[in-house]
Amino acid sequence: DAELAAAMPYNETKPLEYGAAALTPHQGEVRRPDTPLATASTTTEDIASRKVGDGTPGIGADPLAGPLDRVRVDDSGRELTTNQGVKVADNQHSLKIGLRGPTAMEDFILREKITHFDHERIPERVVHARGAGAHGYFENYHDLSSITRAGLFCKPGKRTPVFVRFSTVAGSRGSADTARDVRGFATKFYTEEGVFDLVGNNIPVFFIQDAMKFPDLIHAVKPEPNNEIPQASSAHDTFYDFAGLSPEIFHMLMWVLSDRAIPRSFRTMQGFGVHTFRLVNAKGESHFVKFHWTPLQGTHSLVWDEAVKVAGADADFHRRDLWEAIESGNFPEWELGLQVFTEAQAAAFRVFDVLDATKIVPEELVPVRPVGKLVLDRNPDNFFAETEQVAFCIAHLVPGIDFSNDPLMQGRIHSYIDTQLSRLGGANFHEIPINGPVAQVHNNQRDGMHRQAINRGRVAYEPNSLAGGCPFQAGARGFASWPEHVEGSKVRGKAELFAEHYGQARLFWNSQSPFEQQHIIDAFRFELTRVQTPAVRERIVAGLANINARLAAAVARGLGIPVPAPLPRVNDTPVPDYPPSPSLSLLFRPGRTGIRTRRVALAAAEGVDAAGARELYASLLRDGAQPRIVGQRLGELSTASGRPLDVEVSFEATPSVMYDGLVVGPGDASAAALARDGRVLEFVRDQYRHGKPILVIGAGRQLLAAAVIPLALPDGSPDPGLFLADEAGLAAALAAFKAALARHRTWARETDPPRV
Ligand code: HDE
Repeated sequence: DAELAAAMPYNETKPLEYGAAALTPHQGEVRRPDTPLATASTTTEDIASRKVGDGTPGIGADPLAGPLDRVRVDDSGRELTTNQGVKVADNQHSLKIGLRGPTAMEDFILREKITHFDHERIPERVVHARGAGAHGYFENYHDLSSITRAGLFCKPGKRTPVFVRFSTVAGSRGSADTARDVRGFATKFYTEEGVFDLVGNNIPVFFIQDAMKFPDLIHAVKPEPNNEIPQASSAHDTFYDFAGLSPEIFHMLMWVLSDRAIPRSFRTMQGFGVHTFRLVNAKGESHFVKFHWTPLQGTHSLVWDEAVKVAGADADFHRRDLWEAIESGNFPEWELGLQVFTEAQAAAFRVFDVLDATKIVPEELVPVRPVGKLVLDRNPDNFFAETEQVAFCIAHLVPGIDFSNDPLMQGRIHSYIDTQLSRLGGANFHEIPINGPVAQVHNNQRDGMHRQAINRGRVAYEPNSLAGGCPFQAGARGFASWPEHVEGSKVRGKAELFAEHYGQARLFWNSQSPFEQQHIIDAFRFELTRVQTPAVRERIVAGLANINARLAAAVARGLGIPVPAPLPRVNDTPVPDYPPSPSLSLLFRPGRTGIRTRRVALAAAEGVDAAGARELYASLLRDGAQPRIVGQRLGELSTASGRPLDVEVSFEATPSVMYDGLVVGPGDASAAALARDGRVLEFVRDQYRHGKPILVIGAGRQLLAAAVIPLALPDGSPDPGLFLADEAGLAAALAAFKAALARHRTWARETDPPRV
């Protein structure tokens, strides 16, 4: 053989094709853990290229920031060029034949610039088009290797870089942030074992049970196809027509018509993986799991009247809030919790099926165990490159995490990759920097639109001998689907427990506080009032009659109709009676961050006590709140004593809904001037109506009187969010105001109809 090899032509840069190694070909085998990877002396593909290095991580060495460095562009101190790197002398004028003559066809600089501009837009996401994203990391708390082999969960303290995108579902890319809608909460974990995407929502259940119905659901909720109305709203006939005819939707309807669907901030909402997933350990043992994100900022929502006004005042309310919190170093945090249960436990739940995405596993049955925390600490450099081009997919799993047979989940496995093919223009979207794993990619996939990788060598197939069998199959180190034993007839249909639709809708209703229940009634009243077809309205109320009689009666009253007979139930499955689950109320998670990032308006006019106002301002700032001096116009306010006070922003530019609380600055003349301004009165009334804490000092109470603010709650007791202080009691009142600000709102002010 040596003789034969010596007689063969030889090319030293291609040893596998020409040398002795070519005579001992590798078949398409699995590499055993104890065999080293082929060395540079035997494998063409492993000979380091001066252009790309030797293939070891370098580029991904700093997992938090490194991988994107290759493509970051910073123009500071640079000259303008074309896309070919040719310096551009004049970027203001096209090339003309005479200064008043026609433009020359030859102007390749103009044509390149306009052509690129013409193609700047890509299709928006068919759902979840509107969103905002941020970078951060996931820090794992415990060694969970007894339940999963996924490396990100196996070492205490291990940090995995992440990119998170929050979104609304129905609206277009330019729609308002505060529309009533489910919020997407999608997390891309760049693990050492490849990308893991947890593509969840802020509501733990979904509208439908089977992927087959998804296009219908979305066609029904999106703007109606004849006139493209309404934008980003479920309050129209087609959505409720679909809903009333798909009774599996009723549990989800309770959630989307609750305040969950109008969060105060992305930072104050929970997240859920929704489906039952599997975790698999190194021994091949499987557990079911549900993923939960819990915000350390607490769960807070807007009230409907506020959400509507915010949409006009600042359509970017949530996007801005996330951006500003991160820019100011107030990094939002969520704890990841797992509900882990066995297949035997799942079977014992009996009244619901864990494969049904319209059902939760109540926390009372399986507690949520915290396993790590997510910190978002870096805004994207470029919205399009990162937030718009990020491509999540439920099928991006790493070894140790697997699917269940949830028929909604199964359909998603196909949809996400498929939609990216048209949205991101071809099969290589995984090479867009934000989508690239920090783990290395080695396979025989080649070419396609916009290919970036320059794969070396002439081998792009497996098994091969010419590349020494590389890249090898990873065998036990690779992803292996959990070998669930499955047997059955090929059928279209649903499992029996999927046909019970009302037990958990009732559980949700029974677990809400009285004000949350009232908001659900108000939301149904609003949405169904927008619906034009009486029969469609009626069908929804008939569904509510299966959930709770008071709810159905209150909604029917709002619509001016009698309570219809309950919707017929699909079969005789009895509606289970769950004990209330307190964790389903937004009040259950008050937050651990006090008044950090709460926005406070400090209202001031001519004659303000500037020194007093500055002291209040500083005190709020010290505790992490974001105070603003709000006035009738920008500029200096004269003051009785000392330096004048600068107004930072006007009442016009930032209406009441932009603030979580109000302090009426000290100074009698200032308070009197504010009390004469209709805009300020409206501001105060909205603060009151939206349950926000109000602190007035001295003559500031004139303002409350002028705005006709009741000083007592409807039941006659003192309002715990209203603070009237004089100079002597100011310190105590300020402390109480801050405590109320941390609690967020005084719900007891609410009446139906509202007093203010
Ligand atoms: Fe999605 N969903 N979805 N979805 N989904 C998309 O993929 C789909 C579902 C969710 O910030 C699309 O890249 C089907 C449940 C989020 O980029 C699309 C079904 C949950 C995002 C798609 C569902 C989600 C999407 C559109 C039913 C919560 C935004 C653009 C079978 C667990 C991700 C895209 C981002 C996006 C399909 C149901 C969450 C069309 C077919 C349930 C957070 O592929």
